[in-house]
Amino acid sequence: MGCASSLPDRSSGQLGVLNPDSNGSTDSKSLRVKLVLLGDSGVGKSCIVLRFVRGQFDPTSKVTIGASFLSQTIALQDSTSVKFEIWDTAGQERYAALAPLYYRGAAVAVIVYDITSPESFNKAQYWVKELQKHGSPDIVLALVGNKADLHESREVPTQDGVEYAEKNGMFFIETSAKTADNIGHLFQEIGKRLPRQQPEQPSS
Ligand SMILES: Nc1nc2c(ncn2[C@@H]2O[C@H](COP(=O)(O)OP(=O)(O)O)[C@@H](O)[C@H]2O)c(=O)[nH]1
Ligand SMILES: [Mg+2]
Repeated sequence: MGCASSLPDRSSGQLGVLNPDSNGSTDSKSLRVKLVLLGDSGVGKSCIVLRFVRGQFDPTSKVTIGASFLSQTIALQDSTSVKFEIWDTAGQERYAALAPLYYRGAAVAVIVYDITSPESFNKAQYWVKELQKHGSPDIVLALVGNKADLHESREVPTQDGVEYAEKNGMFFIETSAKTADNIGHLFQEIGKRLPRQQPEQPSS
């Protein structure tokens, strides 16, 4: 077994974040994927990205990323590395006509709602339908119930998310960008579900 396949076993599926400067020569597979986040304004999309990419939560900052994107690379347990190029929607959830520009070519769509807001859960279902109709045919869809730390104000039962996701063949998870709960797990699970037929070959 090569060195690349013997990553340290981080307990409970923790995120393995690779040093972006150290991927010069490796025999492990590597994937690069475009990931978009969709969902109502205020559900925590930008906070999820910030938590994932920088390990931070800043309740005061306006962190929506505009035209550019952030990226983060993770290692999966089978030693595949996945570089996520993350497109956060800059509030164009209010301008649905612009959304196709964002999700075009996306390998992954993360559709987020707020567990304290049934309205946002309805909006999430709208996005799922939109992506099923107009997204790439092999797109990986993840449904995320965020703000799981606000369990005292919960209005969307976990079971509703589970059932909707099951019916639509999606991965489902509840997260908290605030406490970091399940954020790493979300991206690990997405990584596992990516199609593997076209790994990037290092030029040799
Ligand atoms: N309690 C709690 N608040 C959150 C969480 N994620 C985001 N927020 C708050 O929700 C608000 C909207 O977050 P933001 O990421 O800007 O939402 P976006 O419009 O979907 O990008 C901010 O005030 C955040 O502080 C979370 O997991 N828990
Ligand atoms: Mg935002």
